[in-house]
This record gives sequence, structure tokens and C-alpha cells, in this order.
Amino acid sequence: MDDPKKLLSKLGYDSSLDDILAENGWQDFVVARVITEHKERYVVQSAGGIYDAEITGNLRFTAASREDFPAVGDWVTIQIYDENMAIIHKILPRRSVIKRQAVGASGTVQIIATNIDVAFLVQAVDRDFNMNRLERYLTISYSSRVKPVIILTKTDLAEPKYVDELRTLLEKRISEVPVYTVSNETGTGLEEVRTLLKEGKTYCLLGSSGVGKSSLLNNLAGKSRMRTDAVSSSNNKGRHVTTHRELILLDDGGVLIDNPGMREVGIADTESGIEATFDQIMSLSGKCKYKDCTHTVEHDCAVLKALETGELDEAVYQNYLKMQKERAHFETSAQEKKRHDKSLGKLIKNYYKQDFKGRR
Ligand SMILES: Nc1nc2c(ncn2[C@@H]2O[C@H](COP(=O)(O)OP(=O)(O)OP(=O)(O)O)[C@@H](O)[C@H]2O)c(=O)[nH]1
Ligand SMILES: [Mg+2]
Ligand SMILES: [Zn+2]
Repeated sequence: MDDPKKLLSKLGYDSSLDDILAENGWQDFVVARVITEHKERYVVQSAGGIYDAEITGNLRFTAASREDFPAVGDWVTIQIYDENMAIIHKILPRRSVIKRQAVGASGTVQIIATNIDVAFLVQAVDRDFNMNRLERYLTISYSSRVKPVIILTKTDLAEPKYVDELRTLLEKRISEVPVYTVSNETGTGLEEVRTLLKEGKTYCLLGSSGVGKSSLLNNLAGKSRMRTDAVSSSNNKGRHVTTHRELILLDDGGVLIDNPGMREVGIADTESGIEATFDQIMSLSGKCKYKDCTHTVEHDCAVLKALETGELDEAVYQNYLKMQKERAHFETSAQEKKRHDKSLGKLIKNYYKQDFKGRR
């Protein structure tokens, strides 16, 4: 068995967390990392072992939003009360948070994972390959301040020439993001990905269902840790093999977080993420005549000019517009929600005031 301190640092613990514990007077608590989550029930790992955990009533009571609940990847303080049971008291400040805008009416922000160093953006080179989706994942990584790495899987199913073409296309459209190609079937390219993994660092696997995230994790772990499944090509719609997020500590160092495939990747508050993703447009925009140029109808717009000359790719431009629109929509609905909450708060306050007056 590993020495406890060593195990924690393998899990990603570093001394900056010691300072946080000291500042808050939490040194006497046991520190653990959240490794899975099922509807407010958690599994946490500490130096001493793995525990089923629940949050304190106080934590639940004071939680104002989803972000106040523990998420996979979080460092938490716990109190162990049985051989394998624990209570989560506090969530330590998060170094990074990967989140997305949930689809549907609720429109809430969903935390995918926290305290991540690198996001592996996984796409298969078969018919799943989709540049726009990749740009979405990229935007999410940048706005979470997590370094992205693109991993193309299932290279055994495509002509090598096609894989090369994709790589060239990616290097042109998404510069400065490393691209790796692997086959989970034949093992080609796995070694290169393995060299990326560093002890004490956390890697999050993101991508659609069936692209081979869990297969990649198993290959990197050197054994089967996650269930994978043959998604038959006739009915692969909506069948997620992985059903919950899970954090796995690799024997050789490195922590991997596997996720259920995402069908829709809504972007949330990601102005800076969009800027980083569409860096070509951003640098062009410096030459637009108007500072607040929207690059749609303005005269002397450097972006529109580059589009005309072909210097800027039409597809990149269209995806940029689409994501800006979505962001604007997100911001309006977030503002509306705030306004609504505020007026609701006022209403309640007034109600109580009246109530008290009435009684007097
Ligand atoms: N030919 C080939 N098949 C692969 C490769 N990687 C994964 N697969 C197969 O693709 C299917 C789905 O793989 P998973 O690893 O379960 O996919 P996933 O991304 O974890 O899917 P979800 O858990 O639903 O998000 C399985 O049948 C795998 O055997 C690959 O590189 N080549
Ligand atoms: Mg999976
Ligand atoms: Zn412009």
C-alpha cells in the first residue's frame, strides 16, 4: 500500500490545498476527492480509502445552485463515520470547472467536472467527425481554462490518407491545439497519448457517445476499468454506454475522468472561450473600422473582407456567428432569470412586510 501522502498527491493533491485548509481552520478534517456522483450520492477517495458519501444538511440547505454541490473532481473535507461511509462538509475552491449549458427548458448550467488540467476532446474519424462540434468543445475548454488536446479515434476504420487530410484541416482551422490519432482496436498511437499523462494531473475525456472514450481509458489503464459496448450502427441513437462520470487513478500516474457521451454541447458564459477558439477572427477584428463591429453588415470590416478574399474560411465564419448568437441568447436568459429572481425576492419581502404590518 502507498504511503497516504503519496496517494493523495497521485490523486492530484498539491500543497496549495494545504494553505486553503489552514486558512479556513479545516486541518482536522480528512481530505478526499469526489470520484463519482449519482444524484446527490457520492463516492470519495481519501488517503485512507474509498467511501460512500453524502453532503451535510447544512451544505444542502445553503446551496443556491447546482454549482454549490460537489462534482466529480472536487476536493472536499469529509468526516468518516463508519467503515465505508462519510459525510462531505466543505468543497475546496475549484481550480477549474468544465461546464456546459444544459439543453431544454431548464437552461441551467451543468458542471461536467472540476480541477481538470487537460481536456481530451475525443472524436472518431468515422462518420461522427464534425468540425463544428469540435469547436464547441474547444470553446468550453478555453472558457474553463483547461488545456485542450484533440484525440481522433478509430483510425483503423479510415484510410490513412483521409486521417492525414483531417489532421491538415485541423491544423489549418484550429491552430496551436495538439492533435493525436489512435486506434483502440489495433493500439496504434496509444503510446504517444500515454506519454501525455503526468502523475498528479487530471485529464477529462469529452466527446459524443460511442467515439471510444471508455475504450481509450481502458487502454491507457492497461486493464478494463470502464464498461464499453459495441454500439450497433443501426441503433446507436441515444444509447450511452457510460451512464455516469467517473474518476480513475491510473497505476502509472495520472487521473482520468470518463464522461457519458454528450449529445448536445451548449455553451454558457464563454466570451473569452469563443475568442480563443476563433483566434483568426479575433486578430482580424483588430483591423475593423468600428470597435464594436459585429462583422456582419459593417463597412470596413476586416473579417468580411477576409471572407471575400478567401483568407477566412466561410465555414469557420458561420460557426463563429452561430456560437455568438447562442452566447447572446444565454446571456439574455441569464439576465432575465436574475431579474426574475430579484423581483420575486422583492415580492416575497413585500409580502412579509405587509404581513407584519397587518398583524401590528
Ligand atoms: N474499430 C474501432 N472501434 C472502436 C475504437 N474505439 C472504440 N471502438 C468501439 O466503439 C464502441 C464504443 O466505444 P466506447 O469506448 O464504449 O465509447 P464511449 O465514447 O465511451 O461511449 P459512451 O460511454 O456512450 O459515451 C465499442 O464497440 C468499441 O469497441 C477504435 O479505435 N476502433
Ligand atoms: Mg463510455
Ligand atoms: Zn468586423
